[in-house]
Amino acid sequence: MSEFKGNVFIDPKQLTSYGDAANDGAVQLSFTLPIPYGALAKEAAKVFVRNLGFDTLDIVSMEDMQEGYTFFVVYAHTQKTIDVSKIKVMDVSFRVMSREETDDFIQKKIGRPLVVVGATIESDAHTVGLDAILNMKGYHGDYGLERYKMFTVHNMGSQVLCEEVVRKVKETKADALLISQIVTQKNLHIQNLTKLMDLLEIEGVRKGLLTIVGGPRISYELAVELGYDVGFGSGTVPSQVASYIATTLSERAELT
Ligand code: B12
Repeated sequence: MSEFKGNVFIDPKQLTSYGDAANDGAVQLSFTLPIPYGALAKEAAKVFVRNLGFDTLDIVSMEDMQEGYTFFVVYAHTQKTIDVSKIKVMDVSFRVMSREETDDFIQKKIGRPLVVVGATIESDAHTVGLDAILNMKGYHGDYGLERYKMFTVHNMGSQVLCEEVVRKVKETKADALLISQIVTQKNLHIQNLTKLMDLLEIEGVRKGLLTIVGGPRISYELAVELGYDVGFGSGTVPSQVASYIATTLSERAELT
């Protein structure tokens, strides 16, 4: 499946990054070294990038981060390539519908509004990602679930304890649970998501509930590994989530 892009030959079995020209292996790196700003820090950054396996490097930005740290942006080139045909991915496939289509679809296939509970759990205080999906205003010109006629949304906000989430799921008889996890330091998100999943199971509400996780470091694989139905990462827009919920719950309704 080799192909020409413009007049340049791209080999998927030996694919590399694109910078100034096709197949040049150009990469932009940014990192911080715990060395005070100065000549030593600059040289150390070059050695570090070469040790990572890059060549022909160019330090394009170097900033004093104070307290003995220096931040770098470096352009470099790699000789490494990848064979795309050997890469396997897990992903969900569903058709992304417009808001009107999704509302009609839910009306026809399920016949009642779907109840959605959303929260950012435990110590995580980041609300912007969850609000992007749920709030009326939405994200990237794509209206949030509150704007849909066929979703009843309960946005619990951030720093919500798992116990409270489970209580809300029961109280509202939720169809779908939308959890946001942004902070991943020390794998905090894994601990939090595991705690929530355990509680959902112990309290007998996991079965029949569509469980969705989102965040910049959340993948479909990770979500499934932790027992959730699906994971959405960076750049997700509400219509994708709405379409996924509508499609999956209608398929489940047909099976029962
Ligand atoms: C704004 C911000 C804050 C604000 C949050 C305000 C608020 N009300 O949300 C404040 C100042 C409070 C904050 C605090 C902290 N922050 Co902060 N913060 C950010 C920042 C700059 C932007 C996050 C954001 O709003 N992104 C915009 C949204 C739209 O993107 P998103 O979250 O990725 O959401 C999208 C997808 O991921 C997905 N999605 C997200 N959630 C969900 C949920 C569902 C159900 C679905 C379907 C999809 C979905 O859809 C969204 C739309 O596409 C990021 C850096 C960055 N540039 O990302 C750091 C960042 C997230 N913060 C970070 C850190 C470390 C912290 C602090 C720990 C700092 C500190 N030492 O105090 C504290 C933590 C406080 C706490 N207890 O959680 C780190 C996290 C590192 C990590 N991997 O763990 C980041 C990455 C900064 C960094 N580079 O270090 N932060």
